[in-house]
Amino acid sequence: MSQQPIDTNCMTLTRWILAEQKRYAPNSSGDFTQLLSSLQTAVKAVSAAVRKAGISNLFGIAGNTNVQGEEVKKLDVLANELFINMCRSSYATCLLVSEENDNEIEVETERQGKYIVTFDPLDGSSNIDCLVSIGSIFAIFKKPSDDEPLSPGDALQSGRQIVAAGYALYGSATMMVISAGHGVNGFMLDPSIGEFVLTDPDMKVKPRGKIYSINEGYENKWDEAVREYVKSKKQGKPYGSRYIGSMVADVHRTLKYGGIFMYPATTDAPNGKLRILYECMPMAFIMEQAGGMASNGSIPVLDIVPKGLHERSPIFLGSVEDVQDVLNMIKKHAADK
Ligand code: P6P
Repeated sequence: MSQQPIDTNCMTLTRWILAEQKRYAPNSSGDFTQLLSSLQTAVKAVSAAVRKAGISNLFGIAGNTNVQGEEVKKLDVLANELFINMCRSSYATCLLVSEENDNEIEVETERQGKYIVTFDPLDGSSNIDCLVSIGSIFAIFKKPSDDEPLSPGDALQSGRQIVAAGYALYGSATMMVISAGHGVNGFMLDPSIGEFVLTDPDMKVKPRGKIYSINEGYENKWDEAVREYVKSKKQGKPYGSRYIGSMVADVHRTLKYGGIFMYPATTDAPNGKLRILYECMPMAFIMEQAGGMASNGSIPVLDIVPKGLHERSPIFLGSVEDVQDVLNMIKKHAADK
């Protein structure tokens, strides 16, 4: 069987991170580079655990004992510990906000650096046992002041303060999609060399797509504007409907193919379901960097300043023309009120 030739000069995520530092922050401390490298390591370890989950009885949503009778952690607990430990051991972080932790995590003084990381270590984990794609999502902010000690609320920053954001998709392959504010790049994990390799340089989202993505089971709980918008996508030349129920997978498809992903407010959840700091904002940052758009229905998601670590927001993201269409529908209904 012919061996795939090894590209002896392939652009790995590690090389890309170093090139970004040299290009945009030549005199920097290297902390940012170290942090991205540590996050990359966390993703590789989560990917290995997710791939083993079924075989080693590492159940997705309920820890259990594996074939050796050893107590195994729930995957999302394991993923959370990996992200926390990799961030702490990068010596580049001072504060961590995780979907899995009620309170923010202050990094011990001797290991503190200038970055704040918000993350959902394993988003969509309820899909693990049916082998649906799941993901990790993160955003990186700077400590508000280098001279002042950390104070409560330092993580509650506008999305415009994000210095980098990205996600990992544990799907048919493992992929990392990252932006440090200069466009979006996608890297596929090559298990044969254990490196993420640049496969999707300078990712851009189409100005208009042909797919809408929303959980139609909640139709009777949406407001009238969303109901009318979704109905309009089924008329004339209809859009395709795709909904995986795993945000990273739905957003990645929207980035690749165009269209719109929506998780609007419902009568049960007036602020929607998705969390601002570690789901909505990172995905909005990526989408805007790829030439797309992300709104909460009235303002850009990145303009929000959250009041709480786990505050939720409605989100409409994807192709600019598709998002603008739903915003126009919302405005029309607001004017009619
Ligand atoms: P629903 C997964 O549980 C998640 O947090 C996101 O990944 C996903 O977009 C959303 O919830 C799905 O929620 O209410 O449609 O099942």
